[in-house]
Amino acid sequence: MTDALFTPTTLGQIPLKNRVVMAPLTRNRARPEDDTPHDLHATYYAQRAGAGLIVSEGTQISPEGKGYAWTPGIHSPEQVAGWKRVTEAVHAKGGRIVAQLWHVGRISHVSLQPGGAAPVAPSALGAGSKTFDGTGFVETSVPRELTEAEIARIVADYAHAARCAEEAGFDGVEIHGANGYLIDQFLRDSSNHRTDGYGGSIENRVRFLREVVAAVTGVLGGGRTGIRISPWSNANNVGIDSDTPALFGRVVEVLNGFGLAFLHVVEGQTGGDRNAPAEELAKLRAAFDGPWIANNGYNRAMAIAAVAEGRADAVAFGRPFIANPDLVERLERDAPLAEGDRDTYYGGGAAGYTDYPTLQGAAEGAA
Ligand code: 8OZ
Repeated sequence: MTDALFTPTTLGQIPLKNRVVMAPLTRNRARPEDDTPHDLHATYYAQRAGAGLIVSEGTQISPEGKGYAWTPGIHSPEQVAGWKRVTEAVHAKGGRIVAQLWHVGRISHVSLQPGGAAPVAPSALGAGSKTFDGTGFVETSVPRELTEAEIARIVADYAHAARCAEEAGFDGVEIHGANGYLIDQFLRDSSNHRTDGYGGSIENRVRFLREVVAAVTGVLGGGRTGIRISPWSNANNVGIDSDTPALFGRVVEVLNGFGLAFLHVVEGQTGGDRNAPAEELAKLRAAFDGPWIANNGYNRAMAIAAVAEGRADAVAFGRPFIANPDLVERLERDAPLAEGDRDTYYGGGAAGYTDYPTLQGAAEGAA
């Protein structure tokens, strides 16, 4: 019998040929002069079109939303044209791809910001974390606090990016609400010390997320909009909220109002410990009324079990997709997985990006 992991499903309006999702992976290979993806990206993503769904690497919704050197944007005509080549290449291989809409908030450096300005955040609290500025790792700059008018402008930037994603031919978008970036910075009481309608109570801290989701679904509809959260992660030095179950319980209730294509949940420390409390996780899953994508350190057996037992509708794999372009086929055949080279995770060209062979390619190469 075929494991349910390898059978089709539908997330909102997005049909998937299997339930293995390629998680968003920052690879820092956009064209430096205009943050545009190019043919190399089209090749890379098309090689991985065997996934039921690809979530693109984080793509900044505006120049201000950028926090690392060489990450792609989804706000200019050149970027739309670049992404169009990517989506066409993925679709030609029978794959599906959504754009991850990203605003880093305070996880940036003045050298990466328009006019060398301070990055923006709900409150003027530095993360004390590192980012990559194109020469090396530098401490993130202390942000300045957003005004309410600027918050409204950023919400409009999300809508603009959603229109750009649609124009570029994406099957939908994933809003990046995880890992200590802007939306997560608004959610948590560790990084949001505001005293206006966007801070203080849980209801107020969830307001920005609600406005972003409303703006994006206003463009694409709920059926083509998903979101990723990481309730238990302190990625990018974001402090754990003082009441994670209450905060993220409310987040899920709010999301239920939008009929989203999926909720994508990092279980524990992003890329690290799977330390999400089982009971809290199960509660969130039960409270959400749409499709659920599970993520973080899943292996074949765990993914098969999670889908078979109904704990997830799909499972996202991140790092395994770097060195295994044909990951789904390998999982299906229970074939060995290749290890990626960490030195080429971030930045560079084709090496460590588009030169990992498929099983078949490796066999032919050895013959
Ligand atoms: C690794 C390096 C840079 C950015 C995330 C977008 O953590 C990222 C990211 C990951 O979500």
